[in-house]
Amino acid sequence: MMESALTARDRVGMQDFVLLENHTSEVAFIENLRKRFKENLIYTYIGSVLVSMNPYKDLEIYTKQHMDRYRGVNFYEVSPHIYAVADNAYRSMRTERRDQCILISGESGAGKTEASKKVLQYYAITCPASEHVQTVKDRLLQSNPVLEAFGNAKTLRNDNSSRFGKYMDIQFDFKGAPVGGHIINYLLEKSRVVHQSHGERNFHIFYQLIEGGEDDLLRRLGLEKNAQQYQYLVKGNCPKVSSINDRNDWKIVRKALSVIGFTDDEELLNIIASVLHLGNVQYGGEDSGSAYITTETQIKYLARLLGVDGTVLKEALTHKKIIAKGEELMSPLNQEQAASARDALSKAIYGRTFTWLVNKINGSLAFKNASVIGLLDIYGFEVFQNNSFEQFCINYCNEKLQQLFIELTLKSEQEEYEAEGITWEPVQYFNNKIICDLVEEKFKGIISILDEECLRPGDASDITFLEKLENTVGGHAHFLTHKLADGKTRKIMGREEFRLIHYAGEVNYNVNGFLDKNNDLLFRNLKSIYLSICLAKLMEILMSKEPSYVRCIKPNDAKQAGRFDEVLIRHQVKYLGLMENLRVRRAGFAYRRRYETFLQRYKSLCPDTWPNWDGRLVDGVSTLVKHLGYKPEEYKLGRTKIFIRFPKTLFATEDALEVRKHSLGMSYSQKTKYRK
Ligand code: AOV
Ligand code: MG
Repeated sequence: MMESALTARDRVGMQDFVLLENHTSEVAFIENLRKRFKENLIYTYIGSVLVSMNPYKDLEIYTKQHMDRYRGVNFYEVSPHIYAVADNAYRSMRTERRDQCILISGESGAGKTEASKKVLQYYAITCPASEHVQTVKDRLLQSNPVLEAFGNAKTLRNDNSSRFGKYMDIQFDFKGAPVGGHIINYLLEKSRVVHQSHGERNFHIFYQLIEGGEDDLLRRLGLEKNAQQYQYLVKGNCPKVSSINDRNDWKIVRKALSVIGFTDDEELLNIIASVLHLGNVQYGGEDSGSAYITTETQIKYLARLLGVDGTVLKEALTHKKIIAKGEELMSPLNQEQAASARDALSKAIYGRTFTWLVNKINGSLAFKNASVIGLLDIYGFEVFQNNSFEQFCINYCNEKLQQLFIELTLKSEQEEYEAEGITWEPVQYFNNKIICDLVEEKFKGIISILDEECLRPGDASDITFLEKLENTVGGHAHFLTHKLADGKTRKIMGREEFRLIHYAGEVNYNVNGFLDKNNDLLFRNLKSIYLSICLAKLMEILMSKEPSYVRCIKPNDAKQAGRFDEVLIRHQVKYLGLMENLRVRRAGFAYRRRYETFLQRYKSLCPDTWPNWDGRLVDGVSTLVKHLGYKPEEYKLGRTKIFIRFPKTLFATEDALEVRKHSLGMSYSQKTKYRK
């Protein structure tokens, strides 16, 4: 039986939130998401922003046929899809000759990395190719399994969690063929190399090597085929994960390495094995307290794999260099210090190897003078039980990305109204600039205060830093400590914590270690990387491009298909600023279409425009809507587009079209396609 337009709308919800009757209602928003999720319709628009729900199951929507359906087609003519975003960016790059970027955000496990892979696959399969281009396409695609093996790990929230941020440029030549690429990596979580929380794992590559490595290879590396033997792999008590096949992945990664051009990956594997051996280096303590190494076998393997002298290595693992009275001396470490020196070395080796790997991939993809589409997949806002300097940096970066999102969506909205000659009414919205300023403002922002405290001679400590924060930014609406204004104590907060009220939620940061980490060369490096993301580089890269947005939502914490956890989803809708985004988009007009698209779709509803309209497009649209009885306050005609204020006007037109098509004997399927 034929389903009426109304019931179809009722069942599958709106493909664009902008068309929701009650657009200010969060309940209606969530209900629309729920309806669509139930029907496996994981994608929905807010204007041109794509909202994506993680289905946690394989859907048959990523085939070559699906790709073909989205090629060169207008955004609104087919159901919402990540391919539509990819195709739209591609066409804008080609027709407007402007670099593009696709910004993918959402919390851990929401589907950012999967979305970025779908975009890459779309270009690899649909863009024109020659022999050279095919090689580049293969390399672009194969860079993923390699980077994921070395940079992803099983966490409590995601079995394949990216533990680094990634910005990737895909470069296209004048014919629109992908001819190169460039990857920038941000802040690899190196601490995972030496420690994992319960239920989490180290980076995938270690397990892949142990599980999948051929006997000869493991023998050469001095490794046993048992992850339990390695201290760095047992901390989380989680050697196997049901969704991961390490042995199979090992084959995939080896093949990918060869496609990328690692004709010989011996060196790389030596280093991975060395890290495992380093983790098994154990110490004993002399009566004097100095540490000595009790595990000679590890030293033997390490010396061979790293190509260093065993004695020198042993000294490096038990001593530190100090300068006393202008002379360099080796001072012995105690057991605890030696163990942390060992771990620091492991982290540094792994971190450098990762950077080297990215450089090597970049070398194999290098190309100049191209148009680019950038893909940003950075790890999301993080809140743990205990949050430190690292979370402070990550969350600040997310705060900046959110600011960019707000500024750019508003800006483009404004620009569109201006370009179309339509009066723009400013909208009230929450601008998180106030929080960014709190962190970064010169002289009185948190970073400045921290730097100042690090440079101050004398009794500076984490606690004096906190006191200084209280004195300087204590009254700020987004900053709290345990001290209340009336001298009483706020019980829910520790004495060593400060709380930031981020756009995405409240986070308590423990100041313990802030000064050291800020001073530490490794961390200084970390901070400068973060500052380079947030103050100049990444923001500059993004600002210079035309952005598209994909906002990913995680439906539940159990990684299960079909489960819609309303509380969790509502929280994400809130902190991703989706209601705000919708409000801005709806502030003026719910719906806008180019004249030719509008006329093409609805021309059969008016005898003057059917079957064809010969005059100016704007006149055709004007004749059509007058015939349909649109009132002057319901719409406006811009330079190239019609703007319709209320969804109900459009729905009435859609329903009229339904009746008309039915009377003309057209099949219903053509219309449902449009509706989903
Ligand atoms: P993330 O990148 O957003 O988290 P992923 O993209 O790794 O999240 O997605 C997590 C898991 O969800 C994947 O491994 C898939 O099993 C599943 N998934 C995501 N998107 C889809 C999809 N479109 N279709 C089917 N399954 C999907 V993190 O890197 O942790 O922030 O740090
Ligand atoms: Mg990811």
